[in-house]
Amino acid sequence: MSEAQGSGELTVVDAIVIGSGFAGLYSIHKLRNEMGLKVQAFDNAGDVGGTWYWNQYPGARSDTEVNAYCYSFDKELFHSWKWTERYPEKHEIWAYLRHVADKYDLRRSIMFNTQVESAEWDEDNQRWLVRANAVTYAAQFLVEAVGLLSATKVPHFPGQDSFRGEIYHTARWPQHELDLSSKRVGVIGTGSSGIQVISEIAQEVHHLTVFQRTPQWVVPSKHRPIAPGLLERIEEDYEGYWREVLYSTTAFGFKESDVSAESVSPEEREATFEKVYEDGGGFQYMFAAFNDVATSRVANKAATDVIAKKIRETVKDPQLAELLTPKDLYAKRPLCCDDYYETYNRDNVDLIDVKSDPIAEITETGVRTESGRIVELDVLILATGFDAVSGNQLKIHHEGRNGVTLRARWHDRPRTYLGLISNGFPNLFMIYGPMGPFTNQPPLHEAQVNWVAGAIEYVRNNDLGSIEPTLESENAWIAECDEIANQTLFAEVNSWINGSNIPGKPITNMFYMAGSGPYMDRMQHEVDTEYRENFVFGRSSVPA
Ligand code: N01
Repeated sequence: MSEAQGSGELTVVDAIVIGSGFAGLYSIHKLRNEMGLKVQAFDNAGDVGGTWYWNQYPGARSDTEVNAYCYSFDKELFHSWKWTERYPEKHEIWAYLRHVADKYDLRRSIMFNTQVESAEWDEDNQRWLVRANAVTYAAQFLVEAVGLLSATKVPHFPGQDSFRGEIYHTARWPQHELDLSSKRVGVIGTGSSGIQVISEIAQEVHHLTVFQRTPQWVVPSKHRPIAPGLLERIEEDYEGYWREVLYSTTAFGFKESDVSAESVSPEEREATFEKVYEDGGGFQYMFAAFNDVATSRVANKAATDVIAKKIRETVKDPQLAELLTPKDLYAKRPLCCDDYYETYNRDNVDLIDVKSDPIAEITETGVRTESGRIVELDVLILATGFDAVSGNQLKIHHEGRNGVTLRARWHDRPRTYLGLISNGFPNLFMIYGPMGPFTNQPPLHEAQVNWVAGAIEYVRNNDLGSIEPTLESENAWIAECDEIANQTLFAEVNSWINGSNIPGKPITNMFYMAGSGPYMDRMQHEVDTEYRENFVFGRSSVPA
C-alpha cells in the first residue's frame, strides 16, 4: 500500500524486518506466514544467510554442535534436512539457510543489497518511518535482526592503503574461492575467526605469518560426522528436547555439569578436563566438565592448566609454546578448533608477537614491526573481529520518541529491557540485542521472535498503538544484568563481550548471564502478566 507524505510516497506495511540471517528469516516467516502481516525485509547482503553469507573465509564452521545450531519451529524441516557433520562447515549452514528461505518462500519479502539508513518514530501515527535506498517505508513494528557480530572491526594501520597485495577481512570474505596456494599470507588476529583461518590455510599457502597480539585458550572440537541416530533420537521427543535446550544454562544442546570443580580433588579435576579435551569438547570444556569454570578461579585455573600442558606437549618449540600460552583467565567466549596448536610445528608457519613488537606500518609489500622486522606478503587477512553487540544497531540512525537518537540514549552503554526493546523506542524489537542472554543463539532467536510476535499480537488485538518498557524496568534489568555478570570471571577479562576491543567504545557489561532458562522465565512472566508490570502502551493510531 502507498500513501502520500509531503512531496514523497510512503510504502506502508505492517512490519519491517532488518536482516535475513537465522533470526531475520524466522522473523519474516513468523510475522508474514504465520500471523498474516504484511512484511518488508531488508538486508545489506546479496542473499540470505547473515553471518554465514559474510563469513566465507577458509575454515569457517560452526563451533556449536549442529543439534542445537538449527531451527526447531518446524519438525518436518528438522527431519528432512540432512546435516552431515557435528560442527557443520560454512557451505552446509549457508545452504541450509537458503533452503529455509526457499521452503518458506521468504525471499520475495526481502530487498537485498540494501542498507537501512534511518528509522524515525512517528508518534502521531504510532509507527516507524524507515529509509532505505532513498525510499521511505512506514510500519507499526520494526524488528531488527541485525546480528550480534556483524559490524566489522577493520583496523587502519599507517600505510595500509599503500599495500599492493590483497587485503581481506574474514567477515567480508569474497563469495568466490581464493587461490592462496602459492601466496605469502599474513593473518592479524587470533580469535575464533583467526584460529579457524590459520588452521585451514596453513596447509595450502606458500608461507603463513601469524601476527598475534593476545593468545587465547583453544580447545579442539574433533570434527566428525554426527553421532549415528542422534537426530532421530531427538525427533522421538522433539518438544521435550527443545524445551530442555531452552531451559538449560547455555542452550548448546549438551548436558551441562552440575558438579563444581571445587568440590572434587585436583586429580579428578585434571582427569575430567583431560577427557573432555581429548573428546573434542569444544564448548563442553567450559560448561559440561564442571559447572563453575566461569565463576571459580580454582576451576578456571584447573581448566587452563590442562590446556597449557597440551600446548607444551603439542608445540615442539618451547619458546613458541610459551608465546601461544595465554596469561589471563579462561573467560572469553570459548575458542574451539582442530589442529590449531599443531599448525605452529609446520615449517611454513611463523608467529610474530605483536604485543612486544607492535605493527608499525603496512608497506607496499608487507608489514613492518616497530623493531624493524619486515614481512613480505601477497595477501593480508584481517581476523580482527567486530564492533559487537551494539555495533550494527548503531550503524542505523534511529530517532525515537521526542527525536532522541539511539546513539545518544546508548552513549554510556547500550540500554534495553530483556535485550529486546529500549525505553523511548516503542515497537522497535531487537533480536539478540544488547543486555540479552549470553547463550547459543539460534534457539534463543526463535524464542525471542515468538515473544515479539506475541507482543505484536497483543498490541494489535487490544487496538493499541505501541508497546515499550518503562524506564524503571529497563534500569532494574540493567542493574540485575550487571550484578549477575559481576559474579562471573567474564567481568574480569577484556574482549568484544564488554566492548573493550573497540577504541572509544564504553567498556561495560552487555549481557544477561544468568542463563537461558531463567531468561525464558522472564519472557514468559511478561506474557503471563499481559505486559502490565514493565511496559507502557501508546494509543491506537486507528480512530475508534
Ligand atoms: O574476533 P575477536 P573474532 N592489531 O575479537 C586481534 C564469533 N565467531 O572474529 O585480543 C593486532 O575474538 C585481537 O587481538 P586482541 C565468536 O562469538 C564464531 O575472531 O585485541 N591484533 C584478536 O586476536 C567470537 O568470539 C565463530 O589483543 C588485533 C582478534 O584480532 C566472535 O565471533 C567463528 C588488532 C580479534 O578477535 C569474534 O571472533 C568466528 C590490531 N589492531 C567468530 N585488532 C564460530 O562459530 C584486533 N586484533 C566458529
